[in-house]
Amino acid sequence: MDAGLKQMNGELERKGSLTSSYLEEPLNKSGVVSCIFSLKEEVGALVKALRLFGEKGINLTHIESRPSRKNKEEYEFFINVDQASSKAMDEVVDSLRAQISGQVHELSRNKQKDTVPWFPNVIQDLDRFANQILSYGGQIIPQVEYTAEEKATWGMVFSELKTLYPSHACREHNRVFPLLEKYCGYREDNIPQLEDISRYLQSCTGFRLRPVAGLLSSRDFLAGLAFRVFHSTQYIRHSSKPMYTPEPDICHELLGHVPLFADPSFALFSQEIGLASLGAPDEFIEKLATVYWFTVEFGLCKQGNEVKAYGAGLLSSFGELQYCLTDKPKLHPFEPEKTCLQKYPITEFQPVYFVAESFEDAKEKVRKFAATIPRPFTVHYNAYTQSIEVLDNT
Ligand code: HBI
Ligand code: NLE
Ligand code: FE
Repeated sequence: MDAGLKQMNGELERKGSLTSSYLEEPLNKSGVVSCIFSLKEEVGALVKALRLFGEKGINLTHIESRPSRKNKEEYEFFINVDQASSKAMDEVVDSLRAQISGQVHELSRNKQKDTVPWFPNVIQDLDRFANQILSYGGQIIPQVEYTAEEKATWGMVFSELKTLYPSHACREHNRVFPLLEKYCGYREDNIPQLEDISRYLQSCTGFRLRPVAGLLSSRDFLAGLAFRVFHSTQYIRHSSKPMYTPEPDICHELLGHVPLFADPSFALFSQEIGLASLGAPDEFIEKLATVYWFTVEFGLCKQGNEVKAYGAGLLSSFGELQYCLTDKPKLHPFEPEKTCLQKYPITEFQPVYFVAESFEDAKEKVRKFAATIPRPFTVHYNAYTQSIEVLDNT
């Protein structure tokens, strides 16, 4: 294919995937998307068969042929059709059956129910979320000049949190934090740049940051984690709300999330939530997003005889970090099957937290939970090619 054409196809596909909200194929009213029929090899047989579609006004969007394995004299044709009415498609299938020598199989009647939502297969596919990403071509993350007021907000959040971390943060966070001060410019008087941190994280665990203009859908956001890509905001909270803000901002990403993405065990835990989300049905995405919320965002964890915070939403809010270890909130053990059903507020301190035994234990539990996702395939991440290997289970 010539490069220009390839690019154009890419464009079309991209638009398609956005407008059809990730369904693999545009669905027609009858629910029949594709069928296979076989024809005896003879002059004009295919024309005759295809004419039936034309006569009913059915548009073919794809056709492939292969020699039949069952019958040497036959060829099989696989076709996709576009927007046929149920009646027209039934009629075509009936006349095919009546007029052709071979067989007809409808492959996907009522396909809607079991259509697998689109998901990224290679790391470059994450560019399909590009409408949400600040003019970012995939190489160097643009530097941001912060104003004096913004720097002052960062300085206050940074210094307040730093006094709480030794007593409130989990040991993994406390181990990495000094390294970020040493290598990434984490200082009270400096807002570190995403590019520097992204490089550092890649050297620790292969995690990388991508700038994003605001919230992504849960599906897109979780899919990034499958590739060890974390979509990060670059703006900062309003100076009037230093101790708690409901939305992610640069303080939340850099002080809350980044330290733990440098920890190998936690990095794998996060990636596994991402892998579990790929191609999962919407209901399941919601459950996984809730599991994500009560672990990566607001998780507490046993360490020795104590409970510590490892959730980024806690580690970036000096208001909630203090509150979460008082006796005000309710604590439950982390069990994904129950945790995934818990309702939660997003604009105030959490009334309920879940306590993990350890990252390893949480990972094991999430793995078991992920195995209950109704998916007709399993996924495996190939780090060499940065792509998802899909193993068909059907
Ligand atoms: N999008 N940019 C961005 N940052 C987040 O932290 C984020 C998101 N979308 C969804 C999300 N977090 C989670 O709360 C879950 O829905 C996965
Ligand atoms: N409440 C957190 C903070 O103030 O840093 C942000 C949470 C983002 C989910
Ligand atoms: Fe977050």
